[in-house]
Amino acid sequence: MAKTALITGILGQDGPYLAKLLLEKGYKVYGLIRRYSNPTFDNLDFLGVTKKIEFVDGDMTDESSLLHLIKRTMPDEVYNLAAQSFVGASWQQAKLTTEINALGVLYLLNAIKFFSPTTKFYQASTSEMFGISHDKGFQDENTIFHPRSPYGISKVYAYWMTVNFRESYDLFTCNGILFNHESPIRGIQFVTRKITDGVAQIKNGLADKLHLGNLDARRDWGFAGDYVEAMYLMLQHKTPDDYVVGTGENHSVKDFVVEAFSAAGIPDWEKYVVIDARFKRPAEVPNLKARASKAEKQLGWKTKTSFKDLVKMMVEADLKRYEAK
Ligand code: NAP
Ligand code: G4F
Repeated sequence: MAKTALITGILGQDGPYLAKLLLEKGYKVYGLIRRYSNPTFDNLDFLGVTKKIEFVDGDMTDESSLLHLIKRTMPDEVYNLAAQSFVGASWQQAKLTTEINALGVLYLLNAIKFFSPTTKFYQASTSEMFGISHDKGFQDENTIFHPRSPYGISKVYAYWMTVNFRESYDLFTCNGILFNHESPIRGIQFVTRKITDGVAQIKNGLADKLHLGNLDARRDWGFAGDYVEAMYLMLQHKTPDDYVVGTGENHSVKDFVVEAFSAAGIPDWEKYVVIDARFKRPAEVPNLKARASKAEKQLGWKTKTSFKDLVKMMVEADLKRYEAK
């Protein structure tokens, strides 16, 4: 019989890439969607998988919806990707961020414990939990957490709850501590997509400025399509554990800007970029760089897409979107 997987956050960036991977492996995929006045399936359509998913209703802030869902579907695997995932918004919406990202995970784990204790669980943890910790110039599974935003703090709670359900109830629960990963379907608020979309607008004469915040922040940027393979591999490993996933290379926001303008064939990026205080954060995470050797050794996972190829892929996709319009 086909394995079953429930993906929360199915309409976001990672959900569609993971759904595609699992469908290719023969899974039946359930995708959790919350109530929307005007839902958009654009990201799933982009990967051509919308019609192959069975959509189920629920909300991470509504415990009873998650209890019913797990009781009804009893999936082999749950990938919890749902989140208020934009760090910048988490200062203004700290309570909502906590309810979705922290309490929502507790509700889901409880539902698994009560109704489907053999279900394997993946939690979308994040390098934002490390915040300003980088005692060795990189972060790995032994680096202490020092989150810098309500988002990072909510994810630390979810991380420890995931570990605690493993230790207390012997559930198969894993944390993937993923560093930034991007793609042509990355949300438009995140800096990479904001840059590639802005570059495509400038190239097509639809904008003449790109407003950005801190250009010095450094991130370890990989491709989402590579990273969902690590999520899958964690749940296939013989024992549940927590893994850092990243490329081991980092670049500044300015490096990304330079590469993106160059990929679009626009000289003199400085002519277009405006530093705008509105996009600076009350507390910044200045420098993230993964050491993913545990995932590489134990899971056989490896990043495949270079920084240059990632930027090119995103710029080309945005140029194509504006040309099509
Ligand atoms: P994303 O594009 O923002 O997608 C998040 C999804 O969560 C959206 O589809 C959203 O649904 C859904 N969601 C939000 N609140 C919900 C609620 N109350 N109930 C049900 N669903 C809800 O995020 P992503 O980039 O794919 O990331 C996936 C996960 O990995 C997130 O948990 C994120 O925090 C984590 N993460 C991401 C990165 C990265 O670089 N991308 C790195 C580390 C960890 P709507 O479409 O209805 O808004
Ligand atoms: O693209 P960002 O908004 O991503 P951030 O904050 O690193 O968070 C992303 O990655 C995390 C993993 O580390 C995920 F957990 C999280 O869910 C999300 O996917 O910002 C990246 C950097 C920041 O330092 C920010 O200050 O870019 C800087 N930046 C500079 N100008 C900007 C801008 N960020 C945004 N969003 N918009 C700007 O105009």
